[in-house]
Amino acid sequence: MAQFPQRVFSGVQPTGNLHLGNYLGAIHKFVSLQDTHDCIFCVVDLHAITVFQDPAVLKANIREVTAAFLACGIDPVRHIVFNQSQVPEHSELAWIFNCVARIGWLSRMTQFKEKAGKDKENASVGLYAYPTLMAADILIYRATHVPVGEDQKQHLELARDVAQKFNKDFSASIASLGHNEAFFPMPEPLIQGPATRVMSLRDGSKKMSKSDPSDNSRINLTDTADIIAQKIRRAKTDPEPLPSEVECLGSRLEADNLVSIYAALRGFSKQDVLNEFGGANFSQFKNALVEVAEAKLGPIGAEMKRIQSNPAYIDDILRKGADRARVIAGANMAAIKDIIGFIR
Ligand code: AQP
Repeated sequence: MAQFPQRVFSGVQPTGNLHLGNYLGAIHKFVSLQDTHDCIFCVVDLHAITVFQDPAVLKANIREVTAAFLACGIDPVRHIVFNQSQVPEHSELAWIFNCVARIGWLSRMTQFKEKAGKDKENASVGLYAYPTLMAADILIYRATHVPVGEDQKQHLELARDVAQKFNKDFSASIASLGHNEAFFPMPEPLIQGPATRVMSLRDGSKKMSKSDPSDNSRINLTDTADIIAQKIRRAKTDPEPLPSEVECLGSRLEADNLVSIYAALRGFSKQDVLNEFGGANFSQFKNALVEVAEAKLGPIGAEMKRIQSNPAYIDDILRKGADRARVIAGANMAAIKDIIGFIR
């Protein structure tokens, strides 16, 4: 297999209510990857419009996600931060990938089934084709590593299938243009640590989600210390004390979730947490969790508000990031057009 320079790409949708799941599953990991990889972090606004967004709210949400990136410690000078719609090559490659991906592949995507619900006929075509745009987001930069939460695993597998089929379908053209055996890398998902799927605080069988109608189901990155404490104290639990071994968390979904959150916030394993809290009751454990969550998220929320008070500063970062992203995307798009046989 051809060798590709290591490059990280990941995106977050500007659909409001950024929460602890987005932080622990994605943004927190982006921050540590900055020291080891070239990174591209994208506010994926084209994905957001797969369901209707109010234009003024969308604009505010694009700035909110950018502010979250910066407040969490992403450096837009060393790395690239931009919003997807400013780089048209994402949509251009997505169309090409619509012609590479098979309907059968897309029909198996569980996220579409969940989001479209019973009324599939009324879902947008964009919601159905979402994974081919996601494949284009990653592959237009020939990115090799993609930090995401567990829920995106299936979409990543589809991106790999698309890359593989393109490389195979066009292998002769790719070779004749001197690109070794493959043009696209097989992007690797980075789904690691104790909190790859943070669950709702009200129901341990449901993912913590922006669109959950109950605000108490999630901790938003902009929640105040009081609200964070209130939500954790009200989080659903069971009557048993915490066990001492991870295996004993088994079917105790809510307990498992709170232990995972605590572990991820402290940089511990779940067993480390149980070594400390095994035998403790939930009120004791929740006090410790409140303390850690406030200490970690309080400064992020405050910094987000400070950054959001200067929209021109945010827009300037996005514009400069898009200019840099376009250079890479444009060169790759030209090569892709040559491979396919388009005249340019
Ligand atoms: N609960 C979660 N636990 C861990 N990671 C999560 N992510 C999302 N929810 C969790 C990860 O956050 C990144 C950005 O997600 P997104 O904004 O692109 O889209 P999403 O997955 O649709 O977010 P939500 O909160 O789940 O929104 P709705 O309510 O619309 O379904 C991704 O890496 C994702 O894995």
